[in-house]
Amino acid sequence: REETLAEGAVLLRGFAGDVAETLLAAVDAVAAAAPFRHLVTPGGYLMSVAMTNCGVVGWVSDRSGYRYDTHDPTTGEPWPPLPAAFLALAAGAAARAGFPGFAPDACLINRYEPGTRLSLHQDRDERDTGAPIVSVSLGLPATFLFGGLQRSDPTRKVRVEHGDVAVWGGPARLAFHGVAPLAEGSHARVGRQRINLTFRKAL
Ligand code: MD3
Ligand code: FE
Repeated sequence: REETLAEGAVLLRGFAGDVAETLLAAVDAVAAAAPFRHLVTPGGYLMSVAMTNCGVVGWVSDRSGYRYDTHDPTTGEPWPPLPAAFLALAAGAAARAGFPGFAPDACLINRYEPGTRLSLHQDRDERDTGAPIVSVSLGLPATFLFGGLQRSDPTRKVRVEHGDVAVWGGPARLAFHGVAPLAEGSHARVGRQRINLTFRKAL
């Protein structure tokens, strides 16, 4: 159940199925300390995706720009540490996809509700783009859009479900990507939500 989506991009369907409940319990613990919030873009728009982080640093956005920060601007506290189950899953998925030794220092947690979308962007705030990004989908299904190295390149759609893990490295690392508006639905464990974890080596 391993699909190559593009050079460097591998979809591992169901890879996190067995540990999904453990991951979701850890998400709840992280969110209890660092609540989900809607960040403001540098252009002044509120993001429709709600976000939080765990790890040595977390990704934040405000009127002054995007960056990784050691502290949660909402609480003033350091981000909660990466749970051991997160690290194990991310490293295991990366190794399976051909990127052994992946040691993420940041996990951005995105929460979608029906209608929420994430517009086309590149992940380029990380210092070391030699490391892959590992993404874990939980809850409601979604459609990823991914294109090429230029915003104008054509995009492909791939549907991802609860427990699916995708690894984006090598030539796919800087591909433009986004998420189509989430369809209405309800998931047995999380209800009307999709949770996505993205593991990054930011420092
Ligand atoms: C990386 N999140 O948080 S991850 C993000 O489902 C983000 O919440 C999305 O994009 C989410 O920055 C999608 C999956 C993804 C897809 C294509 C990529 C990550 C990618 C292509 C290149 C690099
Ligand atoms: Fe992204």
